[in-house]
Amino acid sequence: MRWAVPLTSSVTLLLQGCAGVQSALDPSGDEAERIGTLTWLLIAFSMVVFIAVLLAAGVAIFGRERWRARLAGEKLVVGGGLVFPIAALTVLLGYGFYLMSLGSPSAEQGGLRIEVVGEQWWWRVTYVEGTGRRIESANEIRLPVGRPVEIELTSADVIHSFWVPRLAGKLDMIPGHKNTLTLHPTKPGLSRGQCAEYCGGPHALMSFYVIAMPEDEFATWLEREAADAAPPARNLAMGQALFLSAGCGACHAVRGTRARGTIGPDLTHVGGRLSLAAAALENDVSAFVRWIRDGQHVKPENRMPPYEIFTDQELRQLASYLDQLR
Ligand code: HEC
Ligand SMILES: [Cu+2]
Repeated sequence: MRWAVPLTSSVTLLLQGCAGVQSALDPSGDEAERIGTLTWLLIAFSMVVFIAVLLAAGVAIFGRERWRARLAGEKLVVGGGLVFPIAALTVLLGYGFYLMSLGSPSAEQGGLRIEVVGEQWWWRVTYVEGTGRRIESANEIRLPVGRPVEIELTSADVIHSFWVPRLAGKLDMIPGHKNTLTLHPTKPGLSRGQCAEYCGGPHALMSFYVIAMPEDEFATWLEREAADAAPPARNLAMGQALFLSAGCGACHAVRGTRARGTIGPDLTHVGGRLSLAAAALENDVSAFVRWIRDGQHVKPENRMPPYEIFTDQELRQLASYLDQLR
């Protein structure tokens, strides 16, 4: 059959959207589960109505005289065209409001809070502990499973929107205003988020990963994230020297060195993240090389100037230094 291949491949392609790290149909948090329930209910209900309408249309076109007369009767028109939609939509709307009003258990007072600032075109992430200790990171969020965490959203420039479909609905990040999202991951695993409000230039390349992990693993990870960068091994000292002398530290911080910049992402543990430059690249030595040399090709218009000053060997040294910052 000539159409079998295109049909199956397009269906497969469509179904790809149903699973995976960025699918609202594959929830891994309380809020997204409720949105998922409502979505499936609405889809199922509209399918039933759609089939009923198709059957009625079939009868109207091909049915016997007697059936068609019944279909045209006033009772069915008023009942099916007015009473049923009003009743059904009211019930569905009510249920939708009910689901959305349930809310998730709010984060405990004095618990962990995560501040996320949208910047053109990356995410500044700060973990704020109950004690007031602030731990800087970027472009990736880790969450403990089974405990609600408050995410405080704002923007440093234009309006962005924070959306992790597997965890919750989207929420705007507005300059000068704080919006709070309470996330409640229900199982460990990887999710992907995306800026969902056009914010200029490489907006489409402003993504991030969320890693939900068991409470004890999370605590261990957070301690490591809080620590300064360890001094590099002897063979990587050259990379560090290049980093410090090329002026990278004017924009980036590597805690434990004299790089204290705050314009760009904190790089103290950049090698331990899953991706680079807000999920524009994977994270390995060659990705660091590409980013430093060809960043403007990888992510056009991003705010980091291109560096064409380094030799291949220097790029390699710099990249190896960054890669071991874990
Ligand atoms: C003028 C400020 C500026 C300077 C100087 C600068 N950067 Fe950046 N850098 C940025 C910004 C802004 C970003 C975020 C880009 C984006 O993702 O949109 C970035 C991103 C990065 C990233 C990805 C970080 C992440 O969280 O994934 C790396 C790695 C990096 N820079 C390395 C360097 C190195 C190495 C140098 C020096 C050779 C350097 N940068 C110099 C501003 C700067
Ligand atoms: Cu955006």
